[in-house]
Amino acid sequence: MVDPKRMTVFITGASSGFGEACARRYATAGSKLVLAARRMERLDKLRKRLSVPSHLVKLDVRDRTSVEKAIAGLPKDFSEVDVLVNNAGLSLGLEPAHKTDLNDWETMVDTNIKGLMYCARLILPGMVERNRGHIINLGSVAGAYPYPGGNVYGATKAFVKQFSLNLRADLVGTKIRVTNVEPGLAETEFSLVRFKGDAERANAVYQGTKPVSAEDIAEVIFWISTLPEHVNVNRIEIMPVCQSFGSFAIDRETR
Ligand code: NDP
Ligand code: 8X3
Repeated sequence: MVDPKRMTVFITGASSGFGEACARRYATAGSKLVLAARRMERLDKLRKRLSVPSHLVKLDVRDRTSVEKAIAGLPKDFSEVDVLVNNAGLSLGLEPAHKTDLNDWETMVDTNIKGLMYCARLILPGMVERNRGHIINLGSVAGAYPYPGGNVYGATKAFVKQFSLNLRADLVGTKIRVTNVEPGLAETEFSLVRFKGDAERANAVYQGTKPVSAEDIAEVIFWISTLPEHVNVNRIEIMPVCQSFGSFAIDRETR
């Protein structure tokens, strides 16, 4: 198994949800951490609860220059990234395509596609040089299965899935691993963000269910990255037991 004590783990979106849970999981195992997000006060609080060396980066992943500076400016002790948890992302809205705000679509593309792509592209050369590393992208079941209102969000996650597989294709002959982690219903701040602060609507998503927790996903991510180094999990899909698949929609009025 790969020793987590020897790992430097770079986590984007570490201020909440999966990213924060990953920070806590890797810290328990003794990894060094680079924690990135826009909300520094959250990262500060998190760092105080962790017992491992952590470097904080105020980062908006949509800003390519900031990502370049953050990665180029990593202190020497944190500069050899072994695991990138490429997690920062969001969904905005659940309206049908013709009613959505085009700005929301752009924000999702800029964050979930371009931000994720910048982080991967800028961290990869060091990994290839060291012939060691693991990129763990946060996809979603929404990237594989369509649902009403999933329009651009699901499409960004379909990008993440194919991008992850294509990275593996490019990296053949190296020891770099790439995994697309594809969660389903998971309770984090995801729905609060999707519904723009409407807590009632966000809570209703999880009401009466036992969703996957951020800790469940962090455990899966930790496991994937500590498997023996010849093992690559290409894609992994995780749903709570209470979630499953529905039938195709058929409208009997439309002809
Ligand atoms: P949260 O809203 O709890 O966390 C999202 C994180 O992303 C926050 O730390 C936020 O930090 C960060 N983030 C958002 N935009 C930016 C940005 N422009 N620059 C830097 N950081 C940003 O949601 P989750 O933990 O659930 O989401 C994490 C990932 O998992 C996302 O990619 C999401 O699409 C995916 N996912 C979530 C599922 C779910 O049901 N919860 C299921 C499947 C996938 P800050 O605001 O401080 O910048
Ligand atoms: C988040 C899961 O089903 O809300 O990616 O799109 S879902």
